[in-house]
Amino acid sequence: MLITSAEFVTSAARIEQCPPPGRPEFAFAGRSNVGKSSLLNTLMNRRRLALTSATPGKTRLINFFRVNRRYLLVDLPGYGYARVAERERRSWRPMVEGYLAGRETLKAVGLLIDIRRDPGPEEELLLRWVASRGVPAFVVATKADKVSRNAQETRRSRIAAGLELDPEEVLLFSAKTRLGRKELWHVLAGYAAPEDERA
Ligand SMILES: Nc1nc2c(ncn2[C@@H]2O[C@H](COP(=O)(O)OP(=O)(O)OP(=O)(O)O)[C@@H](O)[C@H]2O)c(=O)[nH]1
Ligand SMILES: [Mg+2]
Repeated sequence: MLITSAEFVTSAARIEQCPPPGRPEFAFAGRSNVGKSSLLNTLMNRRRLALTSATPGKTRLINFFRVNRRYLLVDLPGYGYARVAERERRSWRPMVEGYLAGRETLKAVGLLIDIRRDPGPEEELLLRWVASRGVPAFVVATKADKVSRNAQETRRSRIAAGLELDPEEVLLFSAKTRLGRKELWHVLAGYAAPEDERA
């Protein structure tokens, strides 16, 4: 997709702090350091609009970005990082659960998983939450550049099997090589309702 504008909107810790719902919205979830903020920057063709870090636990709040005045993209805080303070770890679940439960314009959630990892209980739980809200979810295998082309396919199959999906349902992505960027925009546009597309 041609990006004509991309801007940070706001950070929220609770549903009341989220921007007024309007445009079709897509949220990205996954373990700390999996590459959520990097994926958003790649989607938006911006280097540092979403702040990234080699140290896990960079994104602690729900961050909203507006693209082409048409979509809202949401960077959710990551889970599973042991060194994040206990207080923040306890706040993660109500924050993310509250957001997923209460956001009526949420069209789909992307669950990110590092291509080198197998899905664990956190990923299964997240997919269950999202499904229980009636929101569609899709899976993105991140950092695909870290493994060979052959290994990309074996890893994709493993991740899919772990989540009881078909391999085609797992998108390969790299913020480094931009692999999968076009396909991901295509997936997102498909989830936006036709009436939103026209608006
Ligand atoms: N090689 C490679 N490195 C990546 C890729 N995506 C992200 N990284 C690196 O992984 C680290 C974490 O990336 P972030 O985008 O900050 O991860 P995050 O999921 O937003 O992390 P939290 O905000 O802590 O939850 C950074 O050092 C990135 O440069 C990728 O596709 N390929
Ligand atoms: Mg982040």
